[in-house]
Amino acid sequence: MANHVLETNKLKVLFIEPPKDIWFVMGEYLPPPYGIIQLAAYLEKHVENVQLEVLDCNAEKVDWAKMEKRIASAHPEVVCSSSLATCNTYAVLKTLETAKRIAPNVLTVTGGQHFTATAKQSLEAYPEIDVIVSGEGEQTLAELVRCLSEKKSFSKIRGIVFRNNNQIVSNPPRPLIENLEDLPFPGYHLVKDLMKKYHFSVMAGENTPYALIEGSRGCSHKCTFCTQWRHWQACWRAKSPKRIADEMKYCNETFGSKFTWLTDDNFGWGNRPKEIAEEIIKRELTEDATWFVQARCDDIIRNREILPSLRKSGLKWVLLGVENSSLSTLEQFNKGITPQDAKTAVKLLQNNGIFAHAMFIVGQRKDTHQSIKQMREFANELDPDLVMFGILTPLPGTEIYEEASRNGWIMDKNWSHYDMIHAIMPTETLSINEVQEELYGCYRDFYGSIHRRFKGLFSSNQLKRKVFWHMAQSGVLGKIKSMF
Ligand code: B12
Ligand code: SF4
Repeated sequence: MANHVLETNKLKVLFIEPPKDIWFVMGEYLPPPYGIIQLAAYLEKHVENVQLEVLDCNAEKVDWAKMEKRIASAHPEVVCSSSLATCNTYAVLKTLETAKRIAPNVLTVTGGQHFTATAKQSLEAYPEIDVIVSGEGEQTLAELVRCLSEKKSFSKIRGIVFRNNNQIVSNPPRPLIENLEDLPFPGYHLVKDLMKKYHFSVMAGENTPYALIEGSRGCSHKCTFCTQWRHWQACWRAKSPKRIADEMKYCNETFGSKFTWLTDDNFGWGNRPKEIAEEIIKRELTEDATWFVQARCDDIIRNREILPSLRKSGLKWVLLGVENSSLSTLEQFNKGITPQDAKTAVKLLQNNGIFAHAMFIVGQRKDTHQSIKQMREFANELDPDLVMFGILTPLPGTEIYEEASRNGWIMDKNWSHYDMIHAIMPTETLSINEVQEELYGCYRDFYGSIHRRFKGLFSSNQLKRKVFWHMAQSGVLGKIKSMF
């Protein structure tokens, strides 16, 4: 009875990962809701008198109607939801709106790149949001929950933008956490019954448990199309290689995770890749455990000697930000690499048995039919194991967004289209429809080639063979076209 009384006195915080469309260009997958379980794990460690629940609608197959019931039965006092990317904005809004309808007194909270960059305008436009946590979430959310439970005003909480007596109040920002290792291990125990469900079919297989691990935050580069460096205050902080390997082992041993996505945006700095490889090898994870990371081409080149050891540690797939074939476009993007770097990096990965996946961006302001044709030819010549093309998207928080807004280039304000598959802006010479057509052209050109399909479907590289069969069976190109 005493426990029951204590339990009912606790402040109830419900974290909701809303139903989201998958990014079908990458085939079928179900990711763990890393951002919110990380926040929940921090509250669990640092806030007393709080009762936490995590609802992952995607993994639990909870649709909007069922979500209403789940909210009603949870009786939350706080509902937190996260968008991950701008294209999920409406899913978060619908979640918070549902929460307000079911429990009118609930405090609704969101955060992340998109809502941080649009905090004031989002609060003005969407009455279903009460508080936006700007930037890093853990400490701010913990303080918010403490203040709510102690019935204190929010006026002193650094890092929030909130509604107060019909005014929108922007509090000063909060300094970043100094040492990321003060953060708890990822809160996978909060979704432990779902851990077997998380998977990334194309990368590791439908039955291979998949976990995300965060090795660092931020980036020391400043690409004009990217939200990451500004979101993390142009500051790069990292956990030690030892801690990263410990987290990997924890996921492998405790939850059977066999495929890890290291979320780092700036993987290749200093001696880190070498040390990360060594630490992972030392942990002797199960033999079939593999991992993935995104990397810059110049970082792969700088770490060329380390690639065998990274491969040995289980790194089997790298997504390279190649972005474009034109040096002047790369300069416009402030990317700091050359097209030759991409060629060298792809070869180095392939020679070391690491799957080379390249990402290109179409629709830079100066792009023409001719320049995009050159980029397609470059992609063909580069011949990575897999290519993804994305449309240059003015994501709020980027320099490109500011430039495009100033100049009136943005033709589409529907956030669900900000997925890098829909054209949002024309170029100087191409209409928005032409930019869209060019994206299809890129996929058609690269994957339409009978030679490339044949090579992929019957490749001696088992992973490449699997990926091409997956792409063929899931009809990725057809899906892109059918969207419009
Ligand atoms: C893993 C990943 C994926 C996985 C999915 C992961 C998942 N859980 O669903 C996959 C591959 C499927 C994916 C897909 C896409 N992704 Co992605 N992804 C990532 C990546 C690498 C890690 C995300 C993560 O877990 N980070 C760690 C957590 C802890 O950080 P966080 O989410 O920012 O949260 C912190 C704060 O922002 C804040 N916060 C965030 N939300 C909230 C909510 C509340 C209530 C509070 C209080 C605080 C808070 O607190 C957290 C802790 O401090 C990030 C880059 C990165 N390094 O973060 C890109 C990133 C999020 N992806 C991005 C994009 C664009 C996409 C795609 C559109 C495709 C693409 N072109 O890359 C699709 C969208 C898919 C979809 N429909 O959801 C962009 C988003 C930019 C934007 N503003 O839109 C990012 C930032 C990459 C980049 N460099 O630009 N992605
Ligand atoms: S695109 Fe990559 S390298 Fe450039 S700022 Fe973003 S995370 Fe850093």
